[in-house]
Amino acid sequence: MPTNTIVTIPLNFKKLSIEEMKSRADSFQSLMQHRRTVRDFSNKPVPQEIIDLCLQAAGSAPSGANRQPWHFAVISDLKIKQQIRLEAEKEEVEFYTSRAPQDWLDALAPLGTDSDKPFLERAPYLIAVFAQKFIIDSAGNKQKNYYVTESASIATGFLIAALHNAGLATLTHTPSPMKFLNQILQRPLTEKPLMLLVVGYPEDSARVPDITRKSLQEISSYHVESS
Ligand code: IYR
Repeated sequence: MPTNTIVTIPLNFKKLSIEEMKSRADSFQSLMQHRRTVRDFSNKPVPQEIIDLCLQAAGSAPSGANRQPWHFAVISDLKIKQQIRLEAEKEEVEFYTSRAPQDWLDALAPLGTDSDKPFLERAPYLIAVFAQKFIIDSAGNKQKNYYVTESASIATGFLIAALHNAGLATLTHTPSPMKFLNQILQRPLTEKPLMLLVVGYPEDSARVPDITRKSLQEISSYHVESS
């Protein structure tokens, strides 16, 4: 019989009253309803300590076999941001002029996006999220990770929520392909660039498209016992 050798610790779970649960669930949903993807970024600097704390929240995400298969490359260096902008815009020009099918361009039209990405240079931080398909362990062996895209995407969701909670705006940017990020940021090819987050304060004059969110009824179905 296999003996169970896993080491456990107490859960340290804080029980809340129903009233408090409701109140916290409501404040969080209201906070998140006010999050909007921003494209007009100010160049006002943001203390790095805030980014560090938000990254720690991101790193608390669940992951396949607890491999934590993510890496966040934080860029504030103007020269590197300029390089990233140059490479991203090359891909975006391709996308908008030939790669994207008409239905995709039609879907993007209400958002007013185009290949010009000044925010990649202007915003104080870019955070390139990499998903680690493998890691090379200390003995030099290749160790496979599991549910890599799912895990790194959950961590990125945590990060976006943490940054918003801290009073910062984000833009989820996905130039495709993004291989140039490995080269510019000297990340190993065992890591796949997942997305590029643009982080900072919005410009005072920032405006956003007038879009709506789907209702609870549209996004959910409840399968409950009938009384
Ligand atoms: N990566 C391009 C195109 C783009 C695609 C989707 I899907 C968006 O929601 C927004 C943009 C760009 O960043 O412009």
